[in-house]
Amino acid sequence: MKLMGVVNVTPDSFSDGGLYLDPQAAIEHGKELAAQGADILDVGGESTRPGAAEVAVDEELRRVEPVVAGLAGLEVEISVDTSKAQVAEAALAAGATIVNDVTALRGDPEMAALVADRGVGVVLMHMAGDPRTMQVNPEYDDVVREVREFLAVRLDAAVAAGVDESRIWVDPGIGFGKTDQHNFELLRGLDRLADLGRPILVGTSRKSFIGRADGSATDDRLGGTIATSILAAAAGASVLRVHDVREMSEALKLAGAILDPDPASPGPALE
Ligand code: HH2
Repeated sequence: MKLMGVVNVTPDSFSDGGLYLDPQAAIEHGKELAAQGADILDVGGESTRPGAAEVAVDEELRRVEPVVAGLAGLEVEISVDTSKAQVAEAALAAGATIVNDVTALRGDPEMAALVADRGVGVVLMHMAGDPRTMQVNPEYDDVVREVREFLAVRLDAAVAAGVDESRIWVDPGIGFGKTDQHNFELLRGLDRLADLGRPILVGTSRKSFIGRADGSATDDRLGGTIATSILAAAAGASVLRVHDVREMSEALKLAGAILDPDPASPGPALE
């Protein structure tokens, strides 16, 4: 089980926008998340929340590169949350080893070749449409089947472009072009993604579907974040992308102790 801690260097991310726009503040936050138990720090310079404006490449570079450089050398991996190859290239040069691309290598024609050439990890995420339009009436016959098919196609495309299959993670893209019911169905049906044969990353942290279900405000969705993340882990997720690393790490220890009665063995669902 791996925890990916979110380091948003943006003015407009939905839950922590503006808090870590200063590179030094973002670096300090990343170090704190690492100390709290993050295995990976996910550094992003462009919000992908519904309706978010696109960020110019120069601005995204200016946000992301110094933060990746400032976090490189810690005992955690660094992923860069971008769909721009130029930003990914600079972040990889500064010490990142994973590209977290919410477009699953469809956003920039140079991205697949870059990931293949550098031999780095990549997260392929499902998104219906793009962040400006994705929440306009999303429709599926069977959301789990359709997300699975999309991920299978993107997995094949990545491998065909020369990406090492063993370095690919898949992600159903909770909240990206889905109604609340679609998000619940995906979390319930995660086991149907298992036969893709790749680790599954899930990001529910503080997302608005939690607020609609329990009435909580954006920066107060820890209960729903923990519930959804633990259920995702039990259903087969092996990487959880969260803002609240300390609390998630504590919750996972308890869930692991229950699901794995033999503490000496790593356990089936949570390792
Ligand atoms: N969710 C967000 C951003 N990046 N990447 C992956 N692989 N999976 C996710 O579910 C995911 C993601 C949205 O969360 P956040 O970064 O907190 O907000 P914003 O996009 O507004 O910066």
